[in-house]
Amino acid sequence: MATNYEMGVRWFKMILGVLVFSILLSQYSCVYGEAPQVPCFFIFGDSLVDSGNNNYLPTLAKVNYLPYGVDFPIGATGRFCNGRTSVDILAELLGFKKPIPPFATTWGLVILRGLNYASGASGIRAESGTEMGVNVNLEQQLRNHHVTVLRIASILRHKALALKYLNKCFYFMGIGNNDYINNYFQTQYFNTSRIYTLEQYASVLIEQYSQQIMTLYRYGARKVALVGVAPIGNATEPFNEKLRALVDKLNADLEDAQFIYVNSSSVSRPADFKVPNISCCAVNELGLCNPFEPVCQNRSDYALWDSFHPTEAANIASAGRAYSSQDPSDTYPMDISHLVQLSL
Ligand SMILES: *[C@@H]1O[C@H](CO)[C@@H](O)[C@H](O)[C@H]1NC(C)=O
Ligand SMILES: *[C@@H]1O[C@H](CO)[C@@H](O)[C@H](O)[C@H]1NC(C)=O
Ligand SMILES: *[C@@H]1O[C@H](CO)[C@@H](O)[C@H](O)[C@H]1NC(C)=O
Ligand SMILES: *[C@@H]1O[C@H](CO)[C@@H](O)[C@H](O)[C@H]1NC(C)=O
Ligand SMILES: CC(=O)N[C@H]1CO[C@H](CO)[C@@H](O)[C@@H]1O
Repeated sequence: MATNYEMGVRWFKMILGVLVFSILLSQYSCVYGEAPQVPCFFIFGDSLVDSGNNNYLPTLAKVNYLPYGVDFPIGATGRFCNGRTSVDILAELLGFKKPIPPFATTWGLVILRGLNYASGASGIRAESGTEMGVNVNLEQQLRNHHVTVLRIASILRHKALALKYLNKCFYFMGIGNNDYINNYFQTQYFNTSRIYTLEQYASVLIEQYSQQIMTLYRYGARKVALVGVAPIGNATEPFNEKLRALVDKLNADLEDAQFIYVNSSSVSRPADFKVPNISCCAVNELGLCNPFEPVCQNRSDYALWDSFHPTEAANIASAGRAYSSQDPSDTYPMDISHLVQLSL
């Protein structure tokens, strides 16, 4: 039997949890005017959206040196870009005052605003990108998110409240590029291309990905954008077609959630730039910028920063289209601005 004192403590914790929760909700409602459209934003993905998670890992896939960050307010952070990545731009469009911080170096109450788990060279498959060293693959990114879910439950002192809170967040998942460029097409390190045709490989990837997405759903995600893979000839089109079909299936199966597909080849339009296919920096054999070498003068004329990663200017354009689509092929079945407004 619980004593009156224990009961009292329990009630106190409960009320404290509800209070913290109400304050958090009111912060993003109209009370404070310019609050973000969602209370929190969680990011899963690869180098396109990594914000510094690889900095302390033994890997060649890290860029915490200039000229990376040359146009970022605090310089080199580990972002694979001269400036802001597409998720930095999205955070701004959603009304966040600061970028979503990396999981690797973030503690405390700030995790309530969301975290970035993305890791350069990572993929859906655990082995993808490992020829460059250690990365945080999607499976591990989800384990890291589970740690966050438990931390949030402990901050709010109530598991159900934490889940209710996590239901309101926006989730961004952009992964799969390295399952091609740092796996299937690295035939000296990996044998996937000898085992699977491109069509079969796309099915195998989507099967594993759909289970990982279900894990995210079980951790409370209800508004999720799934970003397709960048075009490599037409090799990745089967993956993207299946990902779009998966969005339909998830939306049919999970009535309390909404998933959207963001078409990378539609939202990124290098042809709109004066210099569409030459990188702005001088690159090494891995296609990453050489440390401390000069870069192109007018970065907003270039679509490509290094061999693989877009410039900030290109990220502004593509994130803008993912948020507010300009063409029916950009997003499916709705864009991010509509997704975050849904009351599910
Ligand atoms: C593929 O490679 C892995 C590890 O490199 C090896 O364990 C496996 O036997 C190989 N599979 C085939 C079919 O060659
Ligand atoms: C993505 O958009 C392009 C047009 O930009 C289109 O050709 C392609 O079919 C789209 N892919 C999917 C999976 O919707
Ligand atoms: C860039 O595109 C132009 C026109 O399509 C082409 O002639 C040129 O070879 C390309 N350059 C590189 C580096 O791919
Ligand atoms: C840089 O490029 C942009 C876009 O093409 C152009 O508007 C701007 O005038 C250029 N700035 C300089 C200094 O050349
Ligand atoms: C996966 C896929 O559809 N690949 C095709 C890409 O296009 C070339 C020719 O343009 C075909 O040979 C591939 O089968």
